[in-house]
Amino acid sequence: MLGYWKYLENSDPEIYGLIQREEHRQQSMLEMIASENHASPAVLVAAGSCLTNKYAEGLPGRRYYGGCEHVDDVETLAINRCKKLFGCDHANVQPHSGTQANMAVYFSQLKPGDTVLAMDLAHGGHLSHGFRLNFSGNLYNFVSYGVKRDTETIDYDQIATLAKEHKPKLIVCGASAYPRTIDFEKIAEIAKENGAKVLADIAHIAGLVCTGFHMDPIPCCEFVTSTTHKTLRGPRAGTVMCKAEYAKSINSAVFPGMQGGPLCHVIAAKAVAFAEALRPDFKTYAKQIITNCQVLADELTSKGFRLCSGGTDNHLVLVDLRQYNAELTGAMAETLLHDAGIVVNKNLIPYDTRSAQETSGVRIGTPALTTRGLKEEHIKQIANWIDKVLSSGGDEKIISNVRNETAELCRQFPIPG
Ligand code: DSN
Repeated sequence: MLGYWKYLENSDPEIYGLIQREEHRQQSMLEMIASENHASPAVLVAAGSCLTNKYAEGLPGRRYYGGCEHVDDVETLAINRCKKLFGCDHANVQPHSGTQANMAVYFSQLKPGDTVLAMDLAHGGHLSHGFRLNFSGNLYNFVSYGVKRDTETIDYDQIATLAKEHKPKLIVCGASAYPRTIDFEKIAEIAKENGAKVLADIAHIAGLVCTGFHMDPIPCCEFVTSTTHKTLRGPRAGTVMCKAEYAKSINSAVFPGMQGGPLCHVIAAKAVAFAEALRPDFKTYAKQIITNCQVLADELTSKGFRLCSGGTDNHLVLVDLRQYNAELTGAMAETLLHDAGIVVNKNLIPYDTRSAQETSGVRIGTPALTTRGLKEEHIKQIANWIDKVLSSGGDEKIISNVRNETAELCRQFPIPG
């Protein structure tokens, strides 16, 4: 692969230089965006391979192009590994992203205007769960449920009430900023009582689900979608799983319904990632993500930060900054921490009174740091730095001292590979 890098450097020094700078950024900063991770070199090599040259519309053995013998084998391996990893009846590994995996389920099950129940984006849901500016909110009649004001946990009674009232065809569960376990069984029960099907979008928690550290939606939900790059630590892409009876409709919703040629190089990288996730050390990693996150939650709480829902069961915490400093917005905190070498994202908290550009919260996750090998003692140190930076009032000296310390920790724990 080194030869390829030399080739890029000579033929396009501008892009080469930018990739080098991004690599340096990733190496020298503490990545705490809950949806990001560091894919293995094996995943990166597969994603950067000559498979990008191949057209393979259709499915293995039933393509619309010649020369698919090797990509057929690649995709078959990816499908079989995905099925083994999650224990699902059927998998289609062609969706380019999590949103497209969701789109495949919608296209296979719904007609425009049909009613769907899903978690409000402002309470931790996702754009593709019916946000009005997203295709989902445009095409379908989404009704939102949320979290309770007092506990900030999913209001299952509200789901039951709304399901009874609106009789949705589909209930979507899964979130992008929810720190607690999602009770898929309870939601499936509500759906059954009201004649709805369930889509569990496990994009964030897939790496925890496949290792047994989060409730498994596969037995009780008709459809399960995921991205492959978050806790699962594969390439940037999606996958969709379903019960056997929906296999055909999901396959045709993906192609020709919403995509043309699959990204064979990315499918190869997904296959590599699924194999990595089947290994015993992946379970150790998944467990450590949660341990690290719980330490982060305890440490931040002890420093006066209020955590939405009071803590975490998974890979992220959602910090409400208002108690710590009423003037400090999520946007300000994101910038201050970035300057100190800690990368997080501003995030709305439930019932936030600030805009999505400002926010009253930040979302902080532990998957990428866990991949780097960081353990409890390092997380305690990072919580100290977060406190130091956010109480600094923007003091440049304090921030630059922390920046030196985070860079040193990054040097001690290089990104694997
Ligand atoms: N944008 C992703 C996240 O950060 O959670 C979800 O797609």
